[in-house]
Amino acid sequence: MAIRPIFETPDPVLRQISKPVETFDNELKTLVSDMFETMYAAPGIGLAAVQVGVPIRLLVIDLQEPEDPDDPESPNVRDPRVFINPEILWHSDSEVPYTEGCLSVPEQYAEVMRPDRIRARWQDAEGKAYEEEIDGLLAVCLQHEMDHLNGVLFIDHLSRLKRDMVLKKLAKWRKEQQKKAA
Ligand code: K2U
Ligand code: ZN
Repeated sequence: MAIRPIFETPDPVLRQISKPVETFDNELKTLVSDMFETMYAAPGIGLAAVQVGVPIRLLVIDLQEPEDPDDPESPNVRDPRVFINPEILWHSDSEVPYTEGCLSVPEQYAEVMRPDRIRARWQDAEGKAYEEEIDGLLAVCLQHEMDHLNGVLFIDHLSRLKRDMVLKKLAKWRKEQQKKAA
């Protein structure tokens, strides 16, 4: 298991179109394991393989709140889910807003509208196929991660004005981080 570096905007790695997974081998399973370790350490509730520099159609999600280190009673419940070669077969016309963030656009958040219900098909790490209707936070997160597989970031869904504001705040935040590190 290893925590891998997460690429951040504007790295061109994030703009690649990820390629379908064709071989379900131990190397893939190691990558899946590293992605979960990297996501939990971030922390985040989703991560696409391209965010750690591997442009294949693989993403992981775990919506469970991580344990609270300050609360020994907090449950350390995990619900790890692997989505390989995911497709959206159908989506509702109705949309819902959600304040999204992204590990590749650190510490920036903005409201994004997405279909509130989708029908998705995917494979697990053994290549077994699934097809389910999904709603709620899982639908939001899966659509966010599937955007990554197509080289799309959540800020691409914002108006130019809002996107420029987010990128300006990101630049300011990075400068402050550099000063703290100096
Ligand atoms: O793709 C990523 O960088 C992972 C995101 C997944 C995500 C984005 C938007 C909405 C839900 C999930 C990270 O987990 S960002 C951290 C986060 C966690 C919960 C809610 C919003 C953002
Ligand atoms: Zn993201």
